[in-house]
Amino acid sequence: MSLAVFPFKTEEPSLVVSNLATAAAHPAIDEVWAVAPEVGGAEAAVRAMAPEVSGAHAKPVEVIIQERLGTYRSGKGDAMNTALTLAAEQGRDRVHFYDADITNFEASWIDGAERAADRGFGVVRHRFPRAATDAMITWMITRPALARLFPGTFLPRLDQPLGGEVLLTRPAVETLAASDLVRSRSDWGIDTVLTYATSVMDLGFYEHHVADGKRHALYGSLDELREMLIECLDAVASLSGRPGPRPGARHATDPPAPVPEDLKQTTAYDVEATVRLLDAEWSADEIHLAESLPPDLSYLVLDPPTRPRFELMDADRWHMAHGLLMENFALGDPAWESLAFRLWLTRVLSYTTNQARQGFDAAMEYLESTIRRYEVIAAGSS
Ligand code: GDX
Ligand code: MN
Repeated sequence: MSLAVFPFKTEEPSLVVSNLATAAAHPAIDEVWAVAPEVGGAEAAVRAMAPEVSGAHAKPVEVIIQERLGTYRSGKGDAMNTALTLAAEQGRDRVHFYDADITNFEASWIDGAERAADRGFGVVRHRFPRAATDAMITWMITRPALARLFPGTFLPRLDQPLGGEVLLTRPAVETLAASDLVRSRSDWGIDTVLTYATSVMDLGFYEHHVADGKRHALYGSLDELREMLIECLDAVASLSGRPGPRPGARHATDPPAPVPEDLKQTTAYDVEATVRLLDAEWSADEIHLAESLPPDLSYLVLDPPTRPRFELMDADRWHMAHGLLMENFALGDPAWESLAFRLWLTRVLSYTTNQARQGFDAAMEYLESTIRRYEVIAAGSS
């Protein structure tokens, strides 16, 4: 039997509870945990409603407060690691994780993951189509980094290396609970290190496709993603020098399916508000850092008003900028954090105002082709 875990923080309690109930209603699930950062607020509301869900399905539905386990900012990573530790102690056979803010969560997600585990895959990740301007950390930071570090393996080809929706079987849970890399990563970097750590376990790795997409809270300006950006950048850079999955390691994925029309039309963030972020003040330290970039890049980010601000940040210039960030980025250093954010905004806006306007299919093909190219470059230089 399987356990389902939902980290939650500020979501509408009724949405969280409805997801807990969907999991509790599933015949493969025998217990459900909701993991909150602290007592009060959404936690109190969910805790008040949990007994009803538990009673309706005759299964334990627990609200757990996350422990301080990691060494980075205390966030989603502490929540996932708290659940992993408890699940390992209890010898759980299978553990599902789902974000609590999903609005189209249903039994078929659990079915798909369970089916792959029944076929002997030790790790299952859910994958799903996303709007062409969504997933900008995945497309511009994480997949390029995996292409650089692990070319020719399945890691750069994973659709959602940052997704929080995953099924782990017992050997995976036990290995993760004992991993310092994973346990220390208490912030948004958790998904990156979890994806990496599970990819090298050689337990069989399956991607289950959710054709309808993952519907969840979208963003205003990309400022809302700043913290996630710098933490995910730091996490993936920390994988440098580590071995990748064994060549020929077992990996399989569901076939592609048609993408819902409304998703193809969605703009995932507020472009105007995001352009204005480039007007943010520069600190002296940040100017100093930017001036040390190769001229091709400093020209783009240092900003007399007559200069192009983002149009020229194409895939090649981004490859250069991304490489510099991978080598030099320092989490906690305000100048590096600000410069990384600015460079990333420049890249995202360039793509959004060019390729993303050419329609969903062309945009996806363009993004995939950039990852393949980064992989070819990396394979050639190693
Ligand atoms: N307990 C706990 N503690 N839960 C948290 C915390 C925390 O400090 N921070 C976030 N969460 C929960 C949150 O309530 C939600 O259920 C889930 O974690 C994801 O957070 P959300 O704000 O919805 O993140 P977002 O922007 O949707 O990102 C998710 O998808 C990204 C992706 O697919 O690319 C999230 O799973 C990211 O880790 C992932 O990179
Ligand atoms: Mn979300």
